[in-house]
Amino acid sequence: MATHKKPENLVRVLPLEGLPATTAAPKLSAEQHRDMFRSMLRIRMLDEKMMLLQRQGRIAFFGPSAGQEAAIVGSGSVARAEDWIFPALREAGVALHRGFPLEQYFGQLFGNVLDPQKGRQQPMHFSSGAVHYVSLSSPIATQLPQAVGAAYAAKLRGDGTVIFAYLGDGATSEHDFHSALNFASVWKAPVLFLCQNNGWAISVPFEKQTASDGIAIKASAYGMPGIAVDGNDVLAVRATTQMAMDRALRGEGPVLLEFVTWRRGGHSSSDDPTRYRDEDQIPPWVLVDPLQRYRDYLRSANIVNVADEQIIVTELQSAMDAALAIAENADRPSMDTLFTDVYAAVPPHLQRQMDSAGQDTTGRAEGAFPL
Ligand SMILES: Cc1ncc(C[n+]2csc(CCOP(=O)(O)OP(=O)(O)O)c2C)c(N)n1
Ligand SMILES: [Mg+2]
Repeated sequence: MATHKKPENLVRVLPLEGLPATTAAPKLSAEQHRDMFRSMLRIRMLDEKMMLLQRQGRIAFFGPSAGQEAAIVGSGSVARAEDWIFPALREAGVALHRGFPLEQYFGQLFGNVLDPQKGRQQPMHFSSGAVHYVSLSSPIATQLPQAVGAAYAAKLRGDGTVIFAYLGDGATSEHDFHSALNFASVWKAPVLFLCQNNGWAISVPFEKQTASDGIAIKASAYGMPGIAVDGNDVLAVRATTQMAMDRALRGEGPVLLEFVTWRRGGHSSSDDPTRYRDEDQIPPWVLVDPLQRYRDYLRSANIVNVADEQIIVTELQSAMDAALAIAENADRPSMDTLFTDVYAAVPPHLQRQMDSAGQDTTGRAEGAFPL
């Protein structure tokens, strides 16, 4: 399966099956390491829990990201509070790392009052102004020109904000990807293009997506650096993202980073990858667990030992259980929220609909809109 670059050609910090590091470890405090490890564990634990909830019919839809924890956390943890995240489907772990509360995360999946968007979006479209996390765009790659616009605006304002624009390998076949890279580079906009190349776009394998030797190489056509990184190596992801960030802050414009990783699960809870993916053909190195690689490093550096990890897991578990219990029992958004958040003053025609919506005579459950 020619889905991936050879592992020896990728930037690496954590050694992999005899392949040495190609770059130095980023300088991080023990606390930063623990925060990153915690966020990676949280993604893995939520993934398992949410897929179970979906199978039990308690939530409608979920997009798993197991196996991609290093690419998600290694990059997202570089963003500062003032920066903005324009995600694709699998970066909710970045929002959580930035402090997005679990109650709101679950509330979004249930579509209830705890959801900052009041249940108006499809599940997985998390968004929060508080943590500067824009909703993912369902139409693939449309977030990229939007991210460039936000970055260009930041440049004009001169406020030092950097935009983190995430995409999958499949998004690189969309025209929006090319327009975005072109304008970002011409304008030297402070935007990082962070591509999680997980080998698949639903059932389309990478070799059918492009004839290029990977994605990073596409950057040169637009006059920006492109770097292919071992996306299962959280420290390589962190180091390269920091380099790109520093470059953006110097006013030198965008970088395209390709994090080569692997989608372990289905595309979503609606997908069955066994129908199109031959598990025997998977390049073995992409299956080396990113969590285990980081764990080995943290153990050898005496940063997180077995007992420390147990404490982190227990804390995460109780935080998840408590937030889920609250979120699952929260009310649905009230009817009037259908009409709010768009106009400062509700116009008369909407006001009339709002008034009549309150007088539902269809006999449906309270709160259901009379369609
Ligand atoms: C414009 C558009 N075409 C098709 C789809 C259906 N679709 C949803 S996700 C997806 C694949 C995305 O693959 P990739 O960009 O590699 O991200 P991944 O799901 O692997 O994280 C497709 C084709 C869509 N949402 N938008
Ligand atoms: Mg993909």
